[in-house]
Amino acid sequence: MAIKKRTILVLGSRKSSLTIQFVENHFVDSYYPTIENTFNKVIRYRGQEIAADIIDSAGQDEYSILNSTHAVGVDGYILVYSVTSRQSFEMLKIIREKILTYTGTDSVPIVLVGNKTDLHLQRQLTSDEGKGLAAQWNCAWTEASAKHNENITRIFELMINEIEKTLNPNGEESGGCTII
Ligand SMILES: Nc1nc2c(ncn2[C@@H]2O[C@H](COP(=O)(O)OP(=O)(O)OP(=O)(O)O)[C@@H](O)[C@H]2O)c(=O)[nH]1
Ligand SMILES: [Mg+2]
Repeated sequence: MAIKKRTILVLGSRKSSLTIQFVENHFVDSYYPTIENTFNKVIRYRGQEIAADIIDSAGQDEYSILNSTHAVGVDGYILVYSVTSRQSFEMLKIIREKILTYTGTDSVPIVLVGNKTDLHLQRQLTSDEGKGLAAQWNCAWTEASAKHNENITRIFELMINEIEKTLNPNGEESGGCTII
């Protein structure tokens, strides 16, 4: 069976720490602004192997999507905010609008991620606020900590799930039957 290839674009705040924790299993504590990096990783999903190209974009603002030379051909978007920054959460609303304008669709596969859950005392956003926005967007949501490697694998599994759901709306791939 041919291996599937999927392209994932990571946008928002605290992207690199999260991406590097997933791909290389370590936490980068210091901050280095990214130009743009693409990582390759094989993700196991329902017994299949999916070759993921994960594009770690540059910048925290609404221009990051437009700066990405790879924005065409993206299958799914991971939108990251920090639970310690309401501003980073609000910025994602603008970023999502830009994506929809850019792709000319009214919905794209998205995983909304609240990172930095290890910083309990600095929280500015509740889990319910994150969940609420995801419900409005009809997308997946999770909180995570790149520092503690909590829920990092889950983010990418949710992403593949969202992408496959969009590409195979009837779920033929999972071997389920369709009732007409
Ligand atoms: N406490 C804590 N700090 C984190 C976590 N994830 C990232 N950071 C901190 O955030 C900073 C790194 O941010 P990056 O992931 O490089 O941010 P970025 O979105 O890639 O930034 P640009 O490349 O400039 O767009 C570092 O100082 C990390 O220590 C986390 O889960 N917990
Ligand atoms: Mg970065």
